Amino acid sequence: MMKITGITLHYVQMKLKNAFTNSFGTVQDRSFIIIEANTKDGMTGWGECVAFDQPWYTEETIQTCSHILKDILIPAIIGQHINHPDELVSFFAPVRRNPMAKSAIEGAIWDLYAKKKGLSLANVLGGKRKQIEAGISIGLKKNDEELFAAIDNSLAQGYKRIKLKIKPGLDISLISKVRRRYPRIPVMADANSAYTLADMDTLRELDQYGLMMIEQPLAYNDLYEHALLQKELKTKICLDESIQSAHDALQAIRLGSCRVINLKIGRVGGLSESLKILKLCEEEGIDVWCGGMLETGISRAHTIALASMNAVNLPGDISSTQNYWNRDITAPEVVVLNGCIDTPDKPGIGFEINRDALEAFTVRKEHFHA
Ligand code: OSB
Ligand code: MG
Repeated sequence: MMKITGITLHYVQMKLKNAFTNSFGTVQDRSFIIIEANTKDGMTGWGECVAFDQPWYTEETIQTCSHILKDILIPAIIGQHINHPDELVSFFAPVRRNPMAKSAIEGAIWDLYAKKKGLSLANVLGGKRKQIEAGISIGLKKNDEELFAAIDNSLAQGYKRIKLKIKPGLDISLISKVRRRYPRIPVMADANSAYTLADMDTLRELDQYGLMMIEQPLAYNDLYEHALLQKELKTKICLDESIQSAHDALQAIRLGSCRVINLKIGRVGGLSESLKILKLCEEEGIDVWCGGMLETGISRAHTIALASMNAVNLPGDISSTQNYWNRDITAPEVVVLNGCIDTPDKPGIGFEINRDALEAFTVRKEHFHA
């Protein structure tokens, strides 16, 4: 039993080492809300809100999450006794959607739960892998030299698969060049919903390049048209934005909208919902891997724990600290060695919070107590 006696929201402002460009725009400044949850018996759990400043990816933003956290979710759980993180589902039941806000708190509660048991987060989730396979997501670049340099660098570090962002006008040209230079590497493309069925000719042409999969080619909230498209392609469709719950995943699978799911803890409302999706994928024979949100070590720690589960059967977008940050708020750094990351075995998320770094990036704090 854990009594949640205090919650602190640390609003942090960080800067990615390298600007990250996708079909919608460029991210370099990165805001987060870091959630610190304290219990009566003096333990601390950490969670992270991974929403962006603007609602270009899904509808949530740091601002909407701040509102939902402060005015609704925190009041619902502060002072409560919690036995297991799954119990948050009932506290949050009156709140429609807002998965990233829910996930932020839930992540802190999972960390507390694992720490209380003296076990790693991977362990309490049921993750068995001592190491996970790392993939990397490479944004759109200014020119071919920069793109090839990023790919060469990723291959040198042993990343197990490479994801390239594409958009209309930078699709066939980009993928064909990459394929000419790297005929055999495991590569996939992510469109972040930049196409429609009117682009069928382009999408059919992309089908010729032996991509591992194409991620979210059509609208961010679509399942039906992806099902139509999947029937026309031999390349597997992977859904990202369209899957915001286990129920969405069920519908997508039954409709034939995808053969792969990019599972992001924040996008689906937390680890408990992620476990439901993994179970579903296992039962239905759907490939699944863990995605990323250009996040700090806290959220990546949760994702590494999830990726240590056997049901996750492909390398995800989980890259090294040095791919994102000059200085992170967690220690030690996430290191990719021969394309693999060690699953931490210390209690909870398995990374320490560097309080000095956290303070240095914090622009505002809000504290709530029972
Ligand atoms: O579509 O998976 C995506 C980054 C921000 C928002 C959406 C996406 C991405 C990435 C990079 O592809 C993931 C990462 O390396 O954290
Ligand atoms: Mg994506």
